[in-house]
Amino acid sequence: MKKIFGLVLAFALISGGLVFAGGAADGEAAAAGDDLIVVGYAQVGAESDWRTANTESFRSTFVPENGYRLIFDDAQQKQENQIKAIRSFIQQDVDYIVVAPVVETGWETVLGEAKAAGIPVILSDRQMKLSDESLYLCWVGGDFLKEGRDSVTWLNNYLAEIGRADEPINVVLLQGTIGSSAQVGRTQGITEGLAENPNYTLLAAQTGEFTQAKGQEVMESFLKAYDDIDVVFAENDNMAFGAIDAIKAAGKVPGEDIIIISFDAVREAFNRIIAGELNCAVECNPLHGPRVDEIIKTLEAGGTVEKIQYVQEGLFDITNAEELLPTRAY
Ligand code: GYE
Repeated sequence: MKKIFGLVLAFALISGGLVFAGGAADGEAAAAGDDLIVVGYAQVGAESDWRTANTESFRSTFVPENGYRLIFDDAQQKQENQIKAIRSFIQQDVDYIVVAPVVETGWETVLGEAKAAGIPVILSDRQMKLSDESLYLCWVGGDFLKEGRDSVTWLNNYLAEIGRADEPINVVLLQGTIGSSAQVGRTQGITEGLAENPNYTLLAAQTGEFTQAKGQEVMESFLKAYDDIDVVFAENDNMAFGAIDAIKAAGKVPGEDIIIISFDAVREAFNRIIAGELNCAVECNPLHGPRVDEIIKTLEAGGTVEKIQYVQEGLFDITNAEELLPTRAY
């Protein structure tokens, strides 16, 4: 909807049999000559069920019927690809750039370029650590630190409930992509929470890159190294699913011999809780499309938006999973 491209100069001058016609200067201008708001979304990748739901949320929200043209880019979990995508959005002179940054740092240069081009940048899902906060307009996503803390609170309560509050408890941690704000926040919340209880020992922490395959692989190596694991924290559901497979293959019963706690709470996590294989899933809501839509509509109407917007999130276990499963769309 770039105003300047929207101005299509078309005139015909008929004089002495001569016809002059002026139109849009090029194909791009012609394509942008509609009333649609053009949004470039630099997505992380397709590493998890959460990510698939997030992509679908943007694809179904940013449609022409809702006033948008979406340019979607999947960076395959690589920051360099996201930087390239942002540069291409700038070149295409989009109206808004939305970024779900794969990692927190290293964005100043490219966001400076967007700023110089006068294109507002909205962050969604993960956060950035920037020396200059004016490089982005606002952010909307989950509170990862709180999620981490909540997961340990759940464990404390659960161990008390099953009469194991005074036992020594050995913990392993499957981390997300190192340097992503989802990993940084959850790891901090978990490790701080564990440190408050002298019964807990964190045996090992390693990244499973937020994927099921890597989660399984790392859990296999943990199981080989330690025969006395009591609890696994997986920083997303898919790594927990991989860990469940690894635990079964090692001849142990997931959810019983080893307590498993994950993050995201996608539909499959509810199934696993009901099956008794997963003990707790801390919610991280991926449906950011409508939230970013609301932000853009507010801005287009001349309004202002909150710089940081946390989404309210819950926690699911055997006490509520069955009841809530039908409400889970992703
Ligand atoms: O937990 C994980 C995904 O950034 C919150 O990324 C997101 C995380 C989510 O790969 O499944």
